[in-house]
Amino acid sequence: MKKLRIGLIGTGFMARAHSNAYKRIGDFFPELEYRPVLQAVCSRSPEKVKAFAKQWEYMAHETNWQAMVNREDIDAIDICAPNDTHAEIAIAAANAGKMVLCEKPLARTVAEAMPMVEAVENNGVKNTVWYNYRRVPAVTLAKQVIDSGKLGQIFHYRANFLQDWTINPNLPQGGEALWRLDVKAAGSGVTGDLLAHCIDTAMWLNGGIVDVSAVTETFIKERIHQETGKMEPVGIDDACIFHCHFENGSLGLFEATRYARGQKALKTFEINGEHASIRWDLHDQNRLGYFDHGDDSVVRGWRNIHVSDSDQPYIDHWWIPGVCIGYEHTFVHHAADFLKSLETGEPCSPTFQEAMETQKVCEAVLESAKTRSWQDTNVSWI
Ligand code: SOE
Repeated sequence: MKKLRIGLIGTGFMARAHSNAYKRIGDFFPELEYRPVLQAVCSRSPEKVKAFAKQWEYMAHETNWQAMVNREDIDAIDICAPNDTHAEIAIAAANAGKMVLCEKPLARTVAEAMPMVEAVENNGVKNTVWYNYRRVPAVTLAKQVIDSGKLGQIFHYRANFLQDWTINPNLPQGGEALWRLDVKAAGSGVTGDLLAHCIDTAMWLNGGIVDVSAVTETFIKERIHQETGKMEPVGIDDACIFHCHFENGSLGLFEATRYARGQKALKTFEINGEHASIRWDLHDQNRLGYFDHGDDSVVRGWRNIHVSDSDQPYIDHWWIPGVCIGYEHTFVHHAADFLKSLETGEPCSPTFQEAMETQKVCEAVLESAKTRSWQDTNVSWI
């Protein structure tokens, strides 16, 4: 059994999701040649990192990311720290010859993402970005259905990511847990945080986005900053809507917000083709909606496919057909695919290069909203 010694940076929500994935792989993907080893975890707070290491059974802990990146007993650096740290850590890790797994979005801007791509490519190190929703079995199945050509020509792609957790004006910005509200740390609001997921899924399923026209809104203009204690302007987009053209000629419509009262993490897509349509939502993630116009009229209608059978994507690694898996499994699937890519030598998609294409769309969306104009994305999607 070969080992992949992981150096995890961060101790928040995503650090837990990734750690859980590494711990589950050996039990559920026993055929893989590689096993992750929880070698070391790193965070600035000595108390937090010690407690995290103990809880998740990391063998060592660090409080300085440079020290972590330079450890000789680490093969792969996994970045789960806020967005403003991704570039510096990823570039240093790649230059130290480490593989790099990075939480989404890759960076705050395209300018920041470009040297990250160069660093992993020039150093020839494996890399991937955790756009985990591709690996929901129903979403992977959607990709298979679309690639089989069953939908025919695609006309429409519609996607949402709706939340409601920042409606309270007293919620501060910045600092731990709330860095997503601080533009300096996050780069943007819902565009980089939520629409980036939708864009990654969309381009994977439906090809490149050519140009965009967007509107954004910041509903709460000022919030106390946790680090300064002062009321400061809010620089992030609280909500964003954009429409676009895809390379294949279809039209796209996207919306993300943190102000949709009652919606907690409603990520959705619907694709309408010439012969068939497909739809999915995260609140009912094991089901895939499918409508085929070619069905006999007596049974024609939306099918509600419970994606839980052993010949459907990833399911044979889990329980018996019909019982469900959930959110955490998407990270296990991604980590398993990463380990598999070490065996095959293939890239583990989305790579830094692909994630940079998503970044280009995000940037074009923000620019379009700012300038009230259509923007080309300059995406090259393979
Ligand atoms: C934001 O609330 C968030 O945690 C995102 O940062 C994640 O990427 C998304 O999957 C769930 O929502």
